[in-house]
Amino acid sequence: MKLMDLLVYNDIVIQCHDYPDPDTIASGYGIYCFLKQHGKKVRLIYSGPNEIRKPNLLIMIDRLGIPIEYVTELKYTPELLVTADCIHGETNVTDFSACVYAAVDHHVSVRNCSELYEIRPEYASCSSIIAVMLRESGFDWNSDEVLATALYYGLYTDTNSMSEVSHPSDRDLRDFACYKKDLLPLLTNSVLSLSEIQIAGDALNSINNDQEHHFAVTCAKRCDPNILGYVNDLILQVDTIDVSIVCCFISGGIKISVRSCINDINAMELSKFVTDGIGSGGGHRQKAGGFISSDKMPDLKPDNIVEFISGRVRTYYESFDIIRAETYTVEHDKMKIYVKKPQIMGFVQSNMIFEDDTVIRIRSVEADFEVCASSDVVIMADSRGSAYPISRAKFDSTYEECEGVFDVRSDYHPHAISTEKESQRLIFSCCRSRGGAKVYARRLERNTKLFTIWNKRHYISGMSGDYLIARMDDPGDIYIIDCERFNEIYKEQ
Ligand SMILES: [Mn+2]
Repeated sequence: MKLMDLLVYNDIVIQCHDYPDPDTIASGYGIYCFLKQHGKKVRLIYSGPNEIRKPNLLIMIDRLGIPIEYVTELKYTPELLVTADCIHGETNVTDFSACVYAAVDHHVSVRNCSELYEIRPEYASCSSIIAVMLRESGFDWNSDEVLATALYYGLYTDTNSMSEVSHPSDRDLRDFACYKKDLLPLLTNSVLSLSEIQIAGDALNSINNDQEHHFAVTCAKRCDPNILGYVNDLILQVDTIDVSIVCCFISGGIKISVRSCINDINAMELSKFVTDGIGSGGGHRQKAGGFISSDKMPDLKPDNIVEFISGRVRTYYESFDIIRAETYTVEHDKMKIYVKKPQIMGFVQSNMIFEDDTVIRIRSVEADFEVCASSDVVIMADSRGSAYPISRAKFDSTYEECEGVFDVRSDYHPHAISTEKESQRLIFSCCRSRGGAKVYARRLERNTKLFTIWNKRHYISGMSGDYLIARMDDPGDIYIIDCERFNEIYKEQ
């Protein structure tokens, strides 16, 4: 769905979820600004049993002048009802009738069925989706300081103070928003009430500690989700706990916060594993967050959630092997020889983006990395939108340039960002790899974590069905790629 698609309607209501949080308010307000600019009759509302009382939300609404109304009934049927950060029909949003429904949300849903629904679970906040959609509709949200502040704060509170951002569009909102710098401390320092501090205390008092694997899980009573990160950071400091998950019930489901302080467990991966099929998770190696939809798990209650999560974490611990490239030897009996097929890739020389010696941050689906622009550094891209740097010498020995602009099929096109925060969409030319290189490979039978010779601290993950590959000319250089990509790149000798 594009925001433009909503312009065929005139009488529009935008609804935030019940028990609103900054993300739903900011997202609703973003859509409100867009529709208002196009001269629509539009209202921004929320409902539910209670009116907003939390101090940070009251400050946000008051200081930013957000025209949100609390309603318990809609006295008429609008042409269009747009739900922000939620979907009509779910348990966390009061049911109002409308002729047509639209939604923008970042939670996994079973109701993802309408052309007017825009659901992107890989985004950490709905505000990040709105920022992208507004820009795509030609609406410059960032020149409106009030809206920029709202969206930034929406992302901030949905990611435990930015510690769990994952998608590159989340990173863009974090890095580029021109928000009111003086308002943020006020908002972030009025989050906790006295009763919430006590909830934090209760959660600390009821930790379930798995002694075998050294992880902990606890559930806090219904509270501001930002408490979770705070409680979690404290739990992780216990000497016998390496990995910790804190959860609480929020509007529409269960929010989880995940922390790891050991190299063998990646918090983002664990969060994705725990929420697999029932929600979504994202973040970083040490800090991550996630959401479990109550639609998918209606039986989860405060008294069995800790058991459920602990069970999934235990399964996670028991479901993978670890391979360390340093001590690995090629298993000749299990591996076959494959030959690399010629590949079309994208490339751009780094000093063609910004001038020589500029430090450039390259942002792509996976992660950001920095290079110093020079004729010796080439940025490569594959068709899935991953980007990585190689030296010009390596490029010349592996690839030859060919005609045409390289097509990236990804929901986020790689960008280059200069130190002055100037962002540029990268345009890649095509090149062809020469192919012919030989490798040993085998299909993984179990999930595997691989510490390569290049990085002994951070592993790369393979799922069962992916391929483990060792270069024939350098058998210590092993890596993992997924099954689909493997078949694209290699053929059996
Ligand atoms: Mn949200």
